[in-house]
Amino acid sequence: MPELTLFYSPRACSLACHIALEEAGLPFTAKAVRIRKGEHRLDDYLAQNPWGKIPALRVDDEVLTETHAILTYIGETAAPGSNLIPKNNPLARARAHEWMNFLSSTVHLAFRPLFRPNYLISDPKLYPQLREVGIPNLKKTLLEVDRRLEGRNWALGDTYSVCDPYLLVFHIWSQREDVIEHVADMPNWKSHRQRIDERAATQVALAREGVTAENIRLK
Ligand SMILES: N[C@@H](CCC(=O)N[C@@H](CS)C(=O)NCC(=O)O)C(=O)O
Repeated sequence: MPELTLFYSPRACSLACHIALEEAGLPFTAKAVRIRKGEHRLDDYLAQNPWGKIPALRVDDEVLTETHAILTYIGETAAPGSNLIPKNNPLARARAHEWMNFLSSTVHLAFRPLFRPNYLISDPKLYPQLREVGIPNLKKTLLEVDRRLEGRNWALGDTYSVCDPYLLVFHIWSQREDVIEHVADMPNWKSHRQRIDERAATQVALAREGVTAENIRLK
């Protein structure tokens, strides 16, 4: 069994990998690299991951980056019965990658005009214009997630997979005080959130990250 170390920042997209590792029952060490404190830009972390982004998963002597890749690795490494990534059904497996790619590219980036406008434009005077385009796009993108969850317990239907904790990350972000006012009701995603909140693995990872009911709200 390889030695695993997850580098995470509380409530960042790394939370998906954190929960997935708990679900997989794989032994791992969790190391906090707090983005808010700029720790992802310090030499200690850059020595692990020169790209300086979170998450990263050290697997023995190698470092894997990208949430989609890390979740895939966790799903493929978990015990055979765990079904965290569908094994014998190519279409179901492709659906898992469809979700993860949609979440890592389209959904994650839809938050950028609100969370990181400085990554998109240099002049802060233009931020309102960026929000004018970005907010309706975020709302539309989140509603698309909600539409895709209709009639499903989990992202892939009846079976929990690594896609589900990834969905939780963006639901948490969507409930932030500065975002929630721009977001429509998302009843399917809200039920999904309630189901995932009840899982022991979610609770363990959230507690380790210091995320409490006070700092994440559910509309
Ligand atoms: N494509 C990467 C994105 C990673 C990423 O941007 N992570 C954020 C946290 S959610 C980060 O490291 N932000 C710090 C920064 O950009 O300085 C993935 O899906 O893992």
